[in-house]
Amino acid sequence: ISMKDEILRRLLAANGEAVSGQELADTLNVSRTAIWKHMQGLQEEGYTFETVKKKGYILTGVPNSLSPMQIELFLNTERFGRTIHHFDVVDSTQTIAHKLAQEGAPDGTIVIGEEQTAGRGRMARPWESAHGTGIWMTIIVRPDVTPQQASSYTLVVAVAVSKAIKALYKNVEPAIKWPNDLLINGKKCTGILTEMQAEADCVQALLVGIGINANQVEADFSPEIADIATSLRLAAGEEINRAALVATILQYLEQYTEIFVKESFTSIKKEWEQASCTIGQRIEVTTIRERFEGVASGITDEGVLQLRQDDGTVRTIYSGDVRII
Ligand code: BTX
Repeated sequence: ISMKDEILRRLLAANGEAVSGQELADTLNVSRTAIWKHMQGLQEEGYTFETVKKKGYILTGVPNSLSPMQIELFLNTERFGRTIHHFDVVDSTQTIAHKLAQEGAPDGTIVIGEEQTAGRGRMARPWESAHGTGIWMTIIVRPDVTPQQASSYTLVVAVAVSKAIKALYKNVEPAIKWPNDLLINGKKCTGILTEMQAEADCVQALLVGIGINANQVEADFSPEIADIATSLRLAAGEEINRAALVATILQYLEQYTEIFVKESFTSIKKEWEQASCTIGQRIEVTTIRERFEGVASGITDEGVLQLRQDDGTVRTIYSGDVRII
């Protein structure tokens, strides 16, 4: 932990009380000037202070930033988010996470970018990731499951993220659209992209990409997605503290991953169904090869979608895009 972070830690711990510069200098064994320089550095990062004569510094504001320090403030997990790689601009957090996972990054490592220049969805579709507005994060998860079992993990992530959002914003009720979207009032606020590094019967790592529109206002979305996208801020009517949201997601994800590994997806299926807006609806499914229409009748214990067509036949859909009609 750097000197600057240690100073910040003490200012935060003081909880609105003044922290004396002299005391900081004495206990950290540096000069008053050094302390002052670090305070300047913090100010440049967006922290604000009040200086009280003879008493010291009072922290009055923290930046809405996803720096490791900000996330750790809210973090309540054992492994998830305990190693954080935070960048200002990246091409895609998935690309970086793939590399880190190959180099042996521990379970729960996260990669966060304030901005992505080549954020991607499924099938190389672009994912809009403007600077400082959203959560663009990849979590490296190393669950003890087979590649086949891992195929339902995206649904586990959807449940965990939706729980986190509901816990923080009581008036926001995201709905899960199979397989990987969270919608609010029919518009997309979150996309999930799960990629895998695996051997024949053993998962090395899952690269769980989560993209959440947090603080965008309508004008922030490009014309391509303006009609289909929304943000948590638009739904909740308040500024979103992204660091708190990241920490809460990690907490639920750690918890649900444990259930998933110990008991399988079956134990989470009911919660998925309750949060889903897909089941029971008439939908159109587009797969790589075909297009089907029918009623989404349910999902299997493996998270596979079942579609009842008008002639009564039931199709199982492993991957595809769903449109509610
Ligand atoms: P998807 O293939 O289901 O959805 C992609 C589609 O969503 C796009 O074709 C576009 O229509 C729409 N879209 C693009 N950007 C946004 C946005 N910001 N909000 C709403 N809709 C949008 C979904 O793929 C999975 C996305 C995962 C993104 C994360 S971010 C962190 C990680 N890094 C990375 O490159 N991808 C993941």
